[in-house]
Amino acid sequence: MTAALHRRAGHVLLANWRGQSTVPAAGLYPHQWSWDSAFIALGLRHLSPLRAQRELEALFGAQWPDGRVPHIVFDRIVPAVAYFPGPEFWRSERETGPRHPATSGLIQPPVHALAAWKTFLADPGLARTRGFLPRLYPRLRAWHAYLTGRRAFGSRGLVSIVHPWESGMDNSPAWDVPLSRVRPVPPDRFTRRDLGHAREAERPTDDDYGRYVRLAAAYRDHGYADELSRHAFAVEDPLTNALLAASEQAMSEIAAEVGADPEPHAAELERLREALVNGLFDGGDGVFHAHDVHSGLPLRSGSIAGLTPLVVPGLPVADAVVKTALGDRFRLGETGLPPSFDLTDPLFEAHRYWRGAVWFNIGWLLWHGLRLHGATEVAATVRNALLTAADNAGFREYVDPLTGSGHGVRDFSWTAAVVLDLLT
Ligand code: 2M8
Repeated sequence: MTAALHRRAGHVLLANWRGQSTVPAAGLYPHQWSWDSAFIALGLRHLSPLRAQRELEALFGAQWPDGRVPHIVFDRIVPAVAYFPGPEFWRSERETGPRHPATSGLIQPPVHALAAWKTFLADPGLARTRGFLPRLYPRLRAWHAYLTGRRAFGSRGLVSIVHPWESGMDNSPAWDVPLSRVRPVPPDRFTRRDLGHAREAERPTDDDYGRYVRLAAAYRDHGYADELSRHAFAVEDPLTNALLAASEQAMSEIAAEVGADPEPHAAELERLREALVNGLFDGGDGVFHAHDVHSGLPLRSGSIAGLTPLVVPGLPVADAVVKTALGDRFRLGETGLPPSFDLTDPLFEAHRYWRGAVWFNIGWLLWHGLRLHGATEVAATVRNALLTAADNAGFREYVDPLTGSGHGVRDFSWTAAVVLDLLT
């Protein structure tokens, strides 16, 4: 299976390459997405280190002057009707000028420095010849500075997200409470394009979309200003903060490679790790919970995001988190397939997007984090389960955690990328 699976995964990534970067999937997602590109680079580096470098360079080429890395970079040759909300909704040119690539104004989880460092390691000679890291390092620094400078709304030293799309886990039940305060835009005021490519029962609802549109339009209409009072939704998310911490570890390595001082990055990792544990860890539940900045309350939920701080080196509560992963709620030791939401919770839905289905990028993060903390046996179970599920289901976007049946679109790029990395 290994050689054939490797070949097929490679074909998926080659077919989804658009000359400068890779689309998450033809049809449903016809542009470049921020955290998709980071995961794609992790896999693509085994096929073409050059393309993996270019993938990240294309994304950072669309970075805003304020340092934010936009969650979507639009391909101008793709017709406007192909994706909603497209460039005409976001109007990024008002902020970045007309010569800049058209983008969204939101962000996604900061896994990029980790991907950049691993991409470098795939072919250091090529990377040095091209000046890959010397060019990327200042951009990565500006990106992290945007997050810790402009998005540190609370006094707890953590980064906030201001829209469910920023979490990457769009319709996770973790966001139900803060979203209930947002009045949905009526569905006849926008046209969803996703339903032309995927089953309605497996996507967010019209009410979810109505709320997404309301929040995004408000951010846009205030010139994408990062003032807490302007945001109806402001949440300190464990995944975003954990990936930032893990990325600071990668930044230490990158800094040493480019002749900069690694020390500030090591200090930042330490600071974020402490803020995460003090601010978001719930010892009773054995998981991290998001924190609602407006209400000042934890958003207690069974989101798999609560296990992802395992990617943080030196996490002092790693044993407790591994125990939770192996328990009834996630059953990682048995199935090896991480559900995106607690299997025992009434809100769990096996096929509806981020409300329960298994996603391969999260599987990769947990595999990586488990190995980092010495849980090598569980990590191996996760690895084997992800490979089998991707193989059986045709590189689907997500799978059922209980049966492994495939859902969402086929030939999904980060599924193929994760397979390539796990096989190598
Ligand atoms: C999904 O999100 C987009 C909006 O950003 C969508 O539903 O149209 C999420 O799964 C997100 O995590 C992912 O990056 C994106 C592209 O794969 O699709």
